[in-house]
Amino acid sequence: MPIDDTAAIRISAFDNVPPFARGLVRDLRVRWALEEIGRDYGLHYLDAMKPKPPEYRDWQPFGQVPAFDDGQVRLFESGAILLYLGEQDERLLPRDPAQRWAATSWLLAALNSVEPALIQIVNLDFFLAGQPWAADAQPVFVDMARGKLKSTEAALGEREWFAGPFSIADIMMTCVLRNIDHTDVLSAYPALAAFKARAEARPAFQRALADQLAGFREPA
Ligand SMILES: N[C@@H](CCC(=O)N[C@@H](CS)C(=O)NCC(=O)O)C(=O)O
Repeated sequence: MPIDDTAAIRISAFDNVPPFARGLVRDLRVRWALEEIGRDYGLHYLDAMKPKPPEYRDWQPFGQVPAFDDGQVRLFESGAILLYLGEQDERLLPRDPAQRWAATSWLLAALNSVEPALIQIVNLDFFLAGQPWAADAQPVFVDMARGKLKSTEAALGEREWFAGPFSIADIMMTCVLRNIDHTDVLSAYPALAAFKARAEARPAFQRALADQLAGFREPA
């Protein structure tokens, strides 16, 4: 059980989010990476529904989660945190330069190319659903997402993982794809859906997810 309040590593997380966000909050990416390498961590909980304490912005300038502190460095941005952990353990980031940079490319592609396209659907379906233009915008956003998913699936081809062995690229891509779990959009990309299912079947993912869900104060 890597949650240990005496651990050197501390990450920030929410203990209260709306039901649709449970299992999707981005501290999951960090918890999963830590589970993969069996490293303990403690939690700094915040309430997503309330203003963040001003001093928290010294740690995470946008008042968001996750932020990370291991006593050596304090950092924020889930991608930066995964790269930092990958630097320390080849089970997260291969040492072979070609694989290492492929994994880095795919981690950034998940964050910068795929996630922005998928997040538009999340924003529309959950935050902007009441807007009079929402129904017209939905197919446009879904089309944009489909373009990115098609390219991502083509690039994955028949490989098991994005960059050789399992890596932080696969953690990031899986978490990004989970953003549209409330839709059936991914089902049109069976190889990508199978990749996601393979990643989610990993015991480390299952433990990280269960721990995030257990950390919410109110049951969904
Ligand atoms: N680019 C950041 C995004 C972090 C982010 O969006 N966190 C969300 C939770 S998943 C958050 O804290 N939302 C509350 C807010 O923006 O105030 C990362 O990947 O770490």
